[in-house]
Amino acid sequence: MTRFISLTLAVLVLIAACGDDDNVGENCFESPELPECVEACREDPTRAFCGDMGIPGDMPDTGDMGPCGDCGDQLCDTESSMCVDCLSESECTTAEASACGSDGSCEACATDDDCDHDDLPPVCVTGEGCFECGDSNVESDDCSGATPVCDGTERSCRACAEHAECAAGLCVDGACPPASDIVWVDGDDSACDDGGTGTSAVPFCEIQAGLDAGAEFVAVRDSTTNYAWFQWDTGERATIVGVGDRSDINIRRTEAGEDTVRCVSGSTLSLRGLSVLGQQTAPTTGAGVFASDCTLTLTDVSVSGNGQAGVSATGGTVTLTDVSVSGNGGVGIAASAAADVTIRRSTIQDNRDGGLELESVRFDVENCVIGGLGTDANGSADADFGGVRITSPMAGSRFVNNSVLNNVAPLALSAGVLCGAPFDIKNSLVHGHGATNLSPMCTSSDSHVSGADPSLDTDGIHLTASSGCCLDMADDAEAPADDIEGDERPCGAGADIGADEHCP
Ligand SMILES: [Ca+2]
Ligand SMILES: [Ca+2]
Ligand SMILES: [Ca+2]
Repeated sequence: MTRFISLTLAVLVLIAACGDDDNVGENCFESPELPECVEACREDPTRAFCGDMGIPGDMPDTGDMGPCGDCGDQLCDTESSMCVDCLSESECTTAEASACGSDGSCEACATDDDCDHDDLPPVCVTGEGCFECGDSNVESDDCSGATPVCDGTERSCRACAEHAECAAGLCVDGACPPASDIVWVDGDDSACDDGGTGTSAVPFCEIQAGLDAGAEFVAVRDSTTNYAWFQWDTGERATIVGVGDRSDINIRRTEAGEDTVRCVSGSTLSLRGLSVLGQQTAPTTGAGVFASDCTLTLTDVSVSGNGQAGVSATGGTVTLTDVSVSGNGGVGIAASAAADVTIRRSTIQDNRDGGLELESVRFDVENCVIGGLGTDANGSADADFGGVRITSPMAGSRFVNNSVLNNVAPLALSAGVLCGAPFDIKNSLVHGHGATNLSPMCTSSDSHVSGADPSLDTDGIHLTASSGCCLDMADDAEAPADDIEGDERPCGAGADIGADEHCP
């Protein structure tokens, strides 16, 4: 600003001087440093008052630029009589060079203030430039909402990937909930107190206490002791997030005949990154996760060893992603009563009464493995079905890119996929169920159900280079964009049949 005022004054004085040429000589004997005197000396250095003023002799002279002469595209610094690139930051408009340096050239910022003009990105990385966010790979003031983390390499805001990237210690769906929306639970913390407020320092001991506190997010730390069963029935929304390895965050109910997790009465419940254990002594009753008129979301959850169903849903909306449902005494996943069911990238194995039962629901099941080798098979000698039973499917139902393998039931017709109404199995591998993998009501398209050996890997699930039945044989238009591991699909010439996409 100082330079700007100086320049303005100099111009005004020059304008005044131009209309008063006759007096130039008089004034200049007394004050030869005046701009008009400097200008006059530049025109004619031999004038008496010029003396040894030190006017740069090599400056071209057009008579209209003050003490610097003609600066061309540059500006005149009247204090130094030098031509410069900038007099203030307003001439420095790029992120790489947003500050006006002491030598009059635009240079990289030193502080955030140097970035606060011309709509430049707000954060200065000293000596490098202005960026969208700070230079460390953590939650940044400049990053928020769906992209709370500053990527130090990309210099841009992105979603969080780990809890440690969020200041409040919790990352959910790429966002960092504020501390005010989180209560903490830690069952083996000696300071835990269910009569407290669930702070990170003094957490609740049980999940139910966290739910009852009314916060949207219940963050559950690992515990050497199991967490007790709980119920969510307020009609509100709650998200329970395991912070730690899901195998170290276990919810278990040991009384026979009771459910471990219950969501009812129009409530919305999400579980992430934890395990739901049952009595571990089948058969008895009690589901792992019981949902009635609930909007239930399970992500990265293991449900095992429950007496009855692993997941039982009556009505409501159920979304399961990256879920493992195994070793339950009843059906692995049972949904009925017009529930809206989405199951992706999940494994359903070793469930005694069958793997997946879809009765009068709309469903979208893709990239799932149902069954497997040996004890991974679903069903038993007294099961009603082995792998999948579909009854009265509602409009819009899909069963795409799944692998149904080696399940057992007393009748061969019901061991693989048992359809109670006409239904088309798409892009799927159904194998290892004796002579009939599909019951007569099931049809199939772009699938492998013939009984010919699919040449699977020794794990009994993944395709190999020899799996001619299935490699690139699916309908690309119907195939999901990933496979059971989240790998990109298609790989190679086209999408593969089944839950796994094999890359050559
Ligand atoms: Ca703990
Ligand atoms: Ca392929
Ligand atoms: Ca794969």
